[in-house]
Amino acid sequence: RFKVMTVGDAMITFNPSVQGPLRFVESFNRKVGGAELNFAIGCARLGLGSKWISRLGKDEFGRVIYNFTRGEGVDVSEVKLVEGYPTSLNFKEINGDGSGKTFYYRYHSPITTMTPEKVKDEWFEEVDLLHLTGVFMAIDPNNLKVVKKMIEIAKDKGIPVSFDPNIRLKLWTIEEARNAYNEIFPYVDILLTGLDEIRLIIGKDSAEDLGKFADQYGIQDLVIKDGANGSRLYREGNWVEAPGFSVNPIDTVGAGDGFDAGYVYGWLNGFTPAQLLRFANGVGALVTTVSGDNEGLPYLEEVSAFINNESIIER
Ligand code: KDG
Repeated sequence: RFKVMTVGDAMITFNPSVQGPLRFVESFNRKVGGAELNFAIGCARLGLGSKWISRLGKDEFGRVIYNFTRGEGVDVSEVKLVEGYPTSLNFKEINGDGSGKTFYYRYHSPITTMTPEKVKDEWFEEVDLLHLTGVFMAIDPNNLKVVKKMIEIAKDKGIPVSFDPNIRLKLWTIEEARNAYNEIFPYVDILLTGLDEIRLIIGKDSAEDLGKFADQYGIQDLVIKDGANGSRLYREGNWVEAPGFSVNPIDTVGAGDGFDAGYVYGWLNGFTPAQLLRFANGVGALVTTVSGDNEGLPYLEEVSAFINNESIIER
């Protein structure tokens, strides 16, 4: 079975018990979130080997995240609980259409204790793909060095790199984000980005400009995610697109991470471009139908049934 590896922060996520402005929400459901963690869980549910590198606080919330992640079958052998850095928190506000806002309590996150010296060659054993995202890079300027070290080892070993910019303008400015991304784009094989994000990053969004951008950096697959509208792939000079699925979204956070997991699953398993987009769209859509950043991530048979419009016997 193929194995993926990723690195990133995680937080206790408080999902509101009611929709609307956060100041009127009095009770929350305690959940777990974090872009790279969602990706790792998504991959594990689809049946990939999945390793998540992280640091959590040595506190009750750190233990919640650790146990939850381990319970999902993710390899947590390189997740450490560190003293003196409380586990971060994220309070969510959710609107009627499932969209929302996040309010971070994310200062001196435990992941800021990661350094490039801690990156080990052994982590990459049996790894078939390295997935990175901009959230990890945004948390601490030093994390770019960690990312670069990981890319260096991956390239050395011939391991492909997928990257999701996952812009979080609450964590850094667009200029800071652009500068960091530009340093790593030349090493990215698969770029998975939202349409809004790529507009912010390169200031353009025509098919021609996007194609030029991918060619300039040698990006093999440029994948543009456009939520409910579907997605597009630019590969070897050609564009392929797939419409989104119509669902009733109740919480859209984590859909992009689910899409990434679906894409990587299909990519490793040799799906055609059309199959890749349809499968990834299906995973992303299903994520939005469940409350929480990762609870809606489907198992393989659930995506298959959903995208093929087959019913699963429930009772
Ligand atoms: O992509 C979803 C994540 O962003 C979410 O689970 C937590 O907001 C979050 C973050 O910044 O990691």
